Amino acid sequence: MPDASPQTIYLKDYKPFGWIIDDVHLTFRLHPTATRVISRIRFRPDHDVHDRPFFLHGEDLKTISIRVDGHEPTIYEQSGGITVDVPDAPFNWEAEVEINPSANTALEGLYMSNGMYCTQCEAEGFRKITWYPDRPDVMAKFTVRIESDAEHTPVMLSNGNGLYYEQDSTKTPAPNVTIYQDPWPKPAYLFALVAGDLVAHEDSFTTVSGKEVHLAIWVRPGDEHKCAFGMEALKKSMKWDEDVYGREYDLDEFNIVAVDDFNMGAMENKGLNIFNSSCVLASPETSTDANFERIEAIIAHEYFHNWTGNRITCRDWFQLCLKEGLTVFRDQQFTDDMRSAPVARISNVLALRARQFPEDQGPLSHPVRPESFQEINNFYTATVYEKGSEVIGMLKTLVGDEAYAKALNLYFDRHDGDAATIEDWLKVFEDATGRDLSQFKRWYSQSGTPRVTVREEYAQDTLTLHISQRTAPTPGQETKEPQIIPIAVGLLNPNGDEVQETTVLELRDSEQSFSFPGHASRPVPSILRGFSAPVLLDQEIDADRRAFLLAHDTDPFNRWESGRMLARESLLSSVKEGSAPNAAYLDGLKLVLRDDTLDPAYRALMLGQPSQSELAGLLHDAGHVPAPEAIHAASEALRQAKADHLSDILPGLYADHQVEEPFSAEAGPAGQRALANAALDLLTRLDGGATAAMQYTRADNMTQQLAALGALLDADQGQEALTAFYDQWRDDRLVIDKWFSLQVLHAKPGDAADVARRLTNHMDFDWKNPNRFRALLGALQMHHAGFHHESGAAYELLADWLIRLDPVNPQTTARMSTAFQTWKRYDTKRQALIGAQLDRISKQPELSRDTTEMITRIRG
Ligand code: 0A1
Ligand code: ZN
Repeated sequence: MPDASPQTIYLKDYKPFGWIIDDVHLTFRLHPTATRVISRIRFRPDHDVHDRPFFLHGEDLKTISIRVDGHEPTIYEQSGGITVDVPDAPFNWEAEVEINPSANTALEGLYMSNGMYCTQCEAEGFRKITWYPDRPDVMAKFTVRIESDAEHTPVMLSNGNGLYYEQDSTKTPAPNVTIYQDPWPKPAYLFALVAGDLVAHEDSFTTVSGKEVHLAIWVRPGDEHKCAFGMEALKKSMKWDEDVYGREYDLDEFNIVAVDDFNMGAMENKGLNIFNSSCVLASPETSTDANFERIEAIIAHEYFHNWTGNRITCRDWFQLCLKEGLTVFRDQQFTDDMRSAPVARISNVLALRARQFPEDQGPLSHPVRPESFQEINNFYTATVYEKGSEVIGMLKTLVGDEAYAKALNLYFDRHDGDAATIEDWLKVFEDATGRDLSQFKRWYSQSGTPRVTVREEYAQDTLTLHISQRTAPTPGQETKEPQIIPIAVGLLNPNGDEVQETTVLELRDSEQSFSFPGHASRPVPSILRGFSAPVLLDQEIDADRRAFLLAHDTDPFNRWESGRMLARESLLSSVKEGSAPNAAYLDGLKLVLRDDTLDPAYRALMLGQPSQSELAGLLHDAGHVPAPEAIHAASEALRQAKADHLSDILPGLYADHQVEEPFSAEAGPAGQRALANAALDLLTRLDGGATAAMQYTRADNMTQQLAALGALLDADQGQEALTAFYDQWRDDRLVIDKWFSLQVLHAKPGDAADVARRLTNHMDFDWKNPNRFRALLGALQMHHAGFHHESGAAYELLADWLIRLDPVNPQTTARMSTAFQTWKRYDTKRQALIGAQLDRISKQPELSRDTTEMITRIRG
């Protein structure tokens, strides 16, 4: 980012606030358009660092009054806040402000969603509620009083414990007043308030030390039947964090609220998690297995933040990965334990390659711990979250499980109550293990995806692996130092037996050699088992070797990866040379699919193939200009070839994996449905949609219904079912999101933009709702050949809507603009078309800071 920009904030400029807060008392007098917020705060000088003006953040606040020790102080307005003349001694702050939740369409601060009040304060939303040092290193105990009219807001919630629980509920201070007290100091970004006409799905959990916690999931009346799964996930998470990390819950109540209008997935506010309704509400009829799995993971993620994020928070926003990378790592461990670990690992790597790799290899590349930003909301990225988690996985691999557990205990003991840094985090590992982690730290400071190249040599009974690493320059980082890369390797003999079990090589230098002596016949190495590091692996191996590993590798990840690589190579040569699909791949795939000892979910993943967008990236890396229509044609041809080649086993695979028992979202039956539906996708290419039509009619769950509808659309047989689907689900907003997405995802490349444009005129296209906006325009970005159709119609349509959304909701606009991040991969004509749209967006008067930053970085 350009140094010249006045709004750029740098990690190196960090300075503490200068005052300490003992406690915060907030009173909210709720009103849809004129809410009053009264704050009473006790400040005292922090003598270690007491040398700077008293600055409080504030945005869009109408100040009614400000008093310091009862007197009106001198106030200096600054950009983003005020500086106030205060005594050089402890003082009482009192302020009253007015805010307008109904006018808040950006969904940051206090806003309204379907008549309900709710808040989103991470990262910097609290400053839209009242004057405050809105920075994560200022932690305080909050007491919150909420006043409202009982008719519209019978339920009012905030962080901590509701004081009314301590009294007879008939004797709350007044029928329309609720008081919450949070005994744990927290930064303002964890503040939350919810008020509205809500109903609860309630339960309880007894912690390991015998404390009973009241649990509730609050939803709009009518959604009560969609809470049971989330509640079970919550209880499993609470138990898991006790069992695996020794972390107990620390309040008397834990509340989750579902809201329809939310920019992200969910938020870990202390004791009051707020969820995008799509990430908590679930029922078999309306949610797919993928939805259930995601909900379980997000509930766990937010709950785990109670320790990694809330009890130990971040000193500043540059340290975001401290809480996010660790919490993603913990939620992935939880999913491994709840479901199949190999399937979960493959799914995580697929997501990493689909979202993080393009980010790290394009103009938006940034380190896991960025060093500067203009708008922090733009840094809730796949790099901070998913690569941040991979970095912790590598650390655990390098130090071992026991040392990891020791380091984590030390982390919790040493830093409970702190706003910590990555330096603190690494220091506990150094202290617990005696290891020097200075080289490892480069994973936090260097951006880009390292490329690891392996060359094999076999002589005198010894296999030697010559391994090198190189990371291409990324924006702002021309040269890269070698990183420490854990490479898990196993060896198989020519019969397919493992002759060297998994061992971890530590690649530290640019080039290093590792020898495996004592092998009378040349062994076959299986490299980067379990995807032990987030790198690109270059290995000169032929299709026969890949097929051998696909048949024999004892590491489930690498076995899947061998099939994936065969599919990848087959597709790339089909795009480049027009060659026919690779026979070794098709034969190997058939063998795996026939193997009933393999988990159906795993076999379903085997049936997948690299996305068109991934292929475009690979072609670009190899010095070619990707042609989206050719990639689309090759992908379709491979699907058809799979259908033809597997035609004798597909009907059996489909029939044998129908689940007869009543619906359960557990991994077992979900895996069966996944395999049956993957078979259905191919069968449809053979039977023109006959099986899909039958499945659609009989389906009693959304997984089956949606897969059948998608298959029917592929076979051009879906129009009637599409109408029936809409009529059936018109009142369920989460299902109608799927209806919007599906039509775009299954459109022909030349029609995708038109289909999307037509749907923007549909009466249900409520574009101010982020879920609906993403359902339609996000699907258009995901349709590679449709989005990159040579007409440029999709580019223009997306730009039109980004321009429209920006003044309403900058955060979602900026996030959706990442669709253009790969633009430099394509031909000059497409680059010109996208470039024109980027220009058009950037020329909008008063473009938000969020979108300006993103478009500037994307343009490069
Ligand atoms: N901390 C949340 C994600 C989150 C971040 C920002 C938000 O608004 C700008 C909302 C949620 C998590 O990791 O789940
Ligand atoms: Zn998180």
